Formats: sequence, C-alpha cells, structure tokens
Amino acid sequence: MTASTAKPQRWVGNRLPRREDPRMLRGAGRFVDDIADPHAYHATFVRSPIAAGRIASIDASEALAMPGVHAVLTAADLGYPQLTAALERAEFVATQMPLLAYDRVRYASEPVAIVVAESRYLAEDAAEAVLCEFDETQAVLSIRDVTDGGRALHDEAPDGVLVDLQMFSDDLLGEALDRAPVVLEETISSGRVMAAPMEARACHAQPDARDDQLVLHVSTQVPHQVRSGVAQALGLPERRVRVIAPDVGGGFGLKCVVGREEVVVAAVAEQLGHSVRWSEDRQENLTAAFHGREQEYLVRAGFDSDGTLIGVDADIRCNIGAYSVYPFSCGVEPLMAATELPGVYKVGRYAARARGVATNKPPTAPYRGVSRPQIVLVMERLMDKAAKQLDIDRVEIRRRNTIHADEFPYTGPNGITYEPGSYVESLDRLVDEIGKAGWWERRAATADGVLRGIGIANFSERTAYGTPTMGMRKMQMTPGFEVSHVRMDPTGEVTVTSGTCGHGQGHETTFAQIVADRLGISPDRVKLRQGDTDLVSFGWGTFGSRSLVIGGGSAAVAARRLADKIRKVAGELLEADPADIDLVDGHAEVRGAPDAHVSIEQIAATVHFRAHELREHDEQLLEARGAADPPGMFSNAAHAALVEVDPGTGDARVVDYIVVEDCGVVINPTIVDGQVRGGVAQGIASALYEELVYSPEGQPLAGTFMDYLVPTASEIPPIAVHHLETPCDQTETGAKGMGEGGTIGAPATVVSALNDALRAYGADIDHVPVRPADLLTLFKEHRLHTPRE
Ligand code: MCN
Repeated sequence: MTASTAKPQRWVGNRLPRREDPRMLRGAGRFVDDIADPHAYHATFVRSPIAAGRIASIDASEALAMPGVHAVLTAADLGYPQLTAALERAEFVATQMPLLAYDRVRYASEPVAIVVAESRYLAEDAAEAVLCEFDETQAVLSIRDVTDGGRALHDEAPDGVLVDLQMFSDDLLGEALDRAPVVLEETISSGRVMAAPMEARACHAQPDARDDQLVLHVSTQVPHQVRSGVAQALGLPERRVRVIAPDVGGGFGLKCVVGREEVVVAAVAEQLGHSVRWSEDRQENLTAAFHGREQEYLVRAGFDSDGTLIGVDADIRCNIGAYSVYPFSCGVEPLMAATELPGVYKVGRYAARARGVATNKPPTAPYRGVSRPQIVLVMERLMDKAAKQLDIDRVEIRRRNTIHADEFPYTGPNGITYEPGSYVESLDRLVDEIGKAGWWERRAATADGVLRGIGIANFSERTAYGTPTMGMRKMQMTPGFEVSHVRMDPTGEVTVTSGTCGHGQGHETTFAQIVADRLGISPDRVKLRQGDTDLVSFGWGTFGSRSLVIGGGSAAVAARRLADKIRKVAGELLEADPADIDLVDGHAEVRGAPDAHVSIEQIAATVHFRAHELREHDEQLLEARGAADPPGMFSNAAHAALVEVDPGTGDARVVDYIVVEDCGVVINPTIVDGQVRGGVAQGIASALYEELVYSPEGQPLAGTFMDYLVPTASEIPPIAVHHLETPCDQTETGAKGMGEGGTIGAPATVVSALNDALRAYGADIDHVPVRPADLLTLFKEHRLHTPRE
C-alpha cells in the first residue's frame, strides 16, 4: 500500500456539518430529563408570592400528610445553607444568598421551601398545600429607586449599592467637555430581559455509595463551578461531588452561574440518601431564573466640529437584582461595561463610574454579551446623534473615530491594548454590501406609506478572558485557563477532554477539526468529551466566548505535543529523523519519500502492544496535556439592518440584515455563521420584543411566552454573514472568540435603523425594547403623517 501523496489536508476552515446535529435531530440527545431513574423523587419549590417582606410562618403539616409526599424542607431543616461568592474587596458587597429564603424574601418567586414527592404531580399539589404567611413591605424595583435613596435589601449594603467603582478618571475631562463644540448629555437605557433557553434549568441528584459521591446531572454551562458551589454550601470536599452536564438545551449565560435550586436539590438528595430530580417549568424560568441587562447610562460626550470624539464621561448603573451570584458576584455587568465602553472608537479622554444596585427582582447572570449590547448602543447612539448635529455622514463620523489598521496595537484611555483587527475595513465592507443589496433604493421608497431606515453599528467583542485580562482582575475570582488532554487509543482513535462545556456551540465538531489538523487524521476519528468534573480536574466552562480560544487552544497545544510523540515513534519505525516526518491522511510519512510511511493505527498498536520493539519507549502512552490562558482578545464586526415601520400600527420589522465579522482564523464558517445568526436573533429580540415587566408591587407580569415575546422565525430576517480574517498572534489557532457578537451588535443596529426610519419625526430613541406602543406614542407626539421636515 502506498501512502497518500496529497498535501496535508486542512480541516480548519472547512464547512464541516455539525456532528452534534444528527443525534439532536433524531431525538437522541441526552438532556437532564432523559436521565432514566424510575426511583427518583420529584422536587418542586414553594415560592414567595410577594417581592419584599418578612416570612411570618410556613405551615407544611397539610402537605406532609398527603400520600406520596416524602419531605417538605425549609432553610431551617437544611441548616440554613448559603451560597456566597467569595469576594472580600472593599468595592464589592457579596451578599449572603440563602439557598432557601428564611426571615426575609427579596423577590417574587424566591424559593422558601422544597417539596419532595413520589411524582411531579404530587409535589406540585403538595406545594400548593404549604401555607405561608408574609408581612409585605414596599418593593425596591428600579435603579432610580436605589440611587434616589430607596430601602436597602441587605444589612451589609445599607445604601442598596453592591458595587461602586470609579473605574477610570481624568482630571482634564470636565474642562475638555466644557469647551467641546458639541456636547451630548444623554440617558441611554435597556429593559430587563432573560435568555429563555429551550431547556429550562434542571437537576438530577443521586448519591452513589460505591464511589462515595453525590452525582449531579445539571443543565449547566459550568460543571466545575457547580461542583465548587455545592461543595461549599453543603460543606463537602469537592472530591465527593461529581457534576455532569449532559446535552444542554441552551444556556446563553443564564446557566453560567450556580442556581440555588440545583444546590438545594443536591442538599436534599444528600440528606435523604435518595435520588431527587427537579425540572423548572417555563413560568419559573421566566420569573425565578437569572435575568440581565437592566441598565442605565448617563453619558456626557464632547465632539470637535469635525466629528472627532474629545471625551466620554459615563455613569453606569446596573440593576443586578436581589443577590450577588455565585461564583461571579455582582461585578460582571458594571465592570465589563466600564472597561469596554469605548469599543472600536478612540474616545480621547475617558472616565467611568460603574455601579450595581440591589432590587427586589431575581438576581442577574451574565446574559450573552454581558453589558456589551448596551455599551455598543451607547457608543452608536453618540455617533448618530453627533453626526446629525454636525451634519456629517453617519459612516464617515464612525470612520473618523475608529481605530485604524496602522494604529494597532492601540492602547486606549481604558488601559486596554487592542491587538490588530479590521475595524475600518469591516465598516467599509459593510457599506459595500449595503450598496450591493440595493438598500438605499429600498429606503427611498415611500409609495406604500411604510417608513424605512438603515441602521449601522461598528463594534468589538472582547473574548476569551484569560487570567491576565485587565478589568476582570478587579474581581477576586479570575476565570481564565483551561487544560486539555488528547489521547490516542491502541486503534488510533483520539479522545480529547476539555473543561469547557459546549451546550449548542458545536465544539464536538470544531475541536475535532483543530486536533485532526495537528495529527494528520480525519476529524471523524477525534471525539471530544466534556461536561464532567470527573473527566477533567478543573475547568471554567463555557461562557464569555472563551471555549474555542482557551479550550480549543489547550487542545491544540496538547495535540501538537502528541503529534511530536507520534513523529518520534514513526521516526524510529521508519528509521528517519522525527523532524522529517509529516503526519498526513492517517499516516506518518518521510518528507520527500512518501513510500516510506507507517499508518497511525500501526504506530498506536506498536506503542501499546509491542513497545518492546521500540528502542525508546519512555513515553508508553500516546497522550499529551496542553494548557491555554490568553490575555483576552477582540474580535470585531460591523452590522447593518433595514427596518420597516408601519405608521398606522407602530409595528416595526427588521426586513434584512448584514453582518461583516472578523474573529481571526475561522475554524468552521458554517458554525460561526450559525452563531452570528442566532446571536442577531437574540439582539433583535431585546431591541423590539422581549422585556420582563414588573408591576409597581414587584409582581412579574411576563410569566408566559404570551407576555415575554420571544420572536419566532417569521420576525427574524435573512442575515447575510461575511467574514474577514485578521489572525490573532496570541492564540495557538490564530482564532478569536465570537459567540456573543451577533447579540452585541444587533440592538444598536436596530435602534439606529429605527431612528433613521423615523427621521422625519425627529425620532431620538434611546431605550430598548422599542415596542409598537412606544412608536405610536412617538407618532402621536409628532402628529402622525405630518412630518416635521
Ligand atoms: N468558532 C470558530 N472559529 C472562530 C471562533 C469560534 O469556528 N474563530 C466556533 C467555535 O468552535 C464554537 C463557536 O464558534 O463552536 C463559538 O465559539 P466561541 O466564540 O469560543 O464561544 P463559546 O464556544 O465559548 O460559546 C459561548 C458563547 C456565549 S458566551 C453564549 S452566551 C452563547 C453562545 O456562545 N450561548 C449559546 N452561543 C450559544 N449557542 C447555543 N446554541 N446555545 C447557547 O446557549
């Protein structure tokens, strides 16, 4: 048999179909609810009906008397367990979060007791029979409720502020703004939303006597963090807790913090010595799971008469809900907002104060994009407003302020050094694509009475926050590194392990592509195993668009090291210098002499079964370890939306969408396109549809998908995705992350388009979501059909 003389195949860059899809499409996915355990007890939670108040009494006697009910447990019954983020910095207040509320309740739907029964039905019925009495107090709901001196939720934070950081200051900024030809003083804000994953939260906890472990199957993005949280709350050594994330039906950041319900289920299984399962229903998910993005930005910005940004002073306020969360506490939204606000722009002078305030609403998690959808909205609104005041073209003002290719590496007043990206090139390409798509002609059409506008946004997405990442270091906990193992078995098949935990992103496909390239084999022979704390000693999980760069990067390093070992063995078998061996098409062959070859299977079998044939067999096993911990790098993108507004109904629709994105080397363009499109859909959702509205008493008014308007396919336009590739020299693969970019850019783009569509009415929309009623009010204020210009 002769070996292939073909050039090494490059799997990276290939549009390989996602390997995960066949099993998902055939219903063969394995989610927490698919874990078969006919003997498990079923849990449900008794939740607070009020947003704020004291618990006067909990009477479980009737529920406990119901046949099939095994237990009704309150905080007292479990020993008042807490889940507390380990933060001891002066600027942060990490609140105690009781696993079950006792004494006080701090949001409607907060769990106060758990009911464990033979079936879910019995548990639900028994939960209704638990009689709770509360003394209701006035709820603190909005950011202004706190900043204007509202009631405190926690004794440890008497002013209601859990984080208050003057992140950046500049003594000369005030004077520079006073002298600026154009000064904008704006309030830009966004409503409370949540990720609404298809699979809500779920947990199955099973004591395992043989391994002396509590085995938890959890719908999570961060199995190791769940392990640490459970171990901390239950007072167990981490060895005793094994957390497995099976297939996860979407997380979007909602599942990258540890939910108290999962920990309670674990505590109850441990206490009862019996397996217990819990699956959240949709109403619980909307009203009791983690939320995000309720933020307000008070910004003062100055522009020169040629449109050059002189400085930005930002007062950033985040409503972070009732508690800080484990493990990231209360700082992620405010810190990221303040650190990254300038984005792709040279802001001149910069100051930012970042606050996180506690209110009687569910705690927040870093929902996809984490403050970046808001900061991009802020910067893009400033650009559009200044362009209008100065009568400068919207693209031109952006181009003037954007960091240009010859300015990299660029260090901004926020202390960040930006590595090369295609910030101006993306914008220019976007303008080309808008022209090619005929949008300007479509925008000009007025015969049908429909108002049309084009919106643009140019932005960056910091990804793969490693331990050295500036800003995150202000937090006590610095998520960063990953370690991977790559091992080849005696048949030449490869298993990769990672502490990242894909939950829809397609890691099984892309990690295999990366490893296959380094080993010269087909990706079909590479299997990624992830989401199990017993597989990898520690990992941070999947969030912050980190998995490809950090998890995939560590797998790439490990695969490179394994390739070196394979070359060494092949060199001995082929009597050649290992440096002259190429791994290609499942063979090791001598460069320039393709007839001198040995198959990967032969090498693997030799190492495992016939090591005595090798002169050097110090490395018996074909396995290697790799680690990665990059400083965090910026991918970038430019977005454009074409919107249509019906002036009669206020209905606004995004009818076409273009993305130009640059995430360095693209490992799998099909997967990246899918990530971008899904992200844009979520961004459009929070711009036009979704909002978690609360009554003045703190009652959640969006408890179903009839009220919380998740858009369907018919509301999402075609999304064209174009790639530019600026390889990153700080990563093993040349890639940058990108998993949040779509969501980050879309709200600003849609708002820019709406303001453009409503230009004749002098629209100046600075808040998302923009619902039909908001637009109708605007039309009314500006006399519908009698435009000002
Ligand atoms: N990729 C690539 N080439 C690149 C960069 C990425 O092919 N240059 C691929 C990666 O291999 C991976 C995907 O694109 O398959 C996203 O990679 P990355 O940017 O590393 O992001 P993560 O995998 O860490 O995913 C996290 C990110 C975040 S933060 C949220 S929130 C989010 C998201 O991804 N939640 C998701 N996408 C989601 N997609 C689904 N289906 N479900 C979620 O919950």
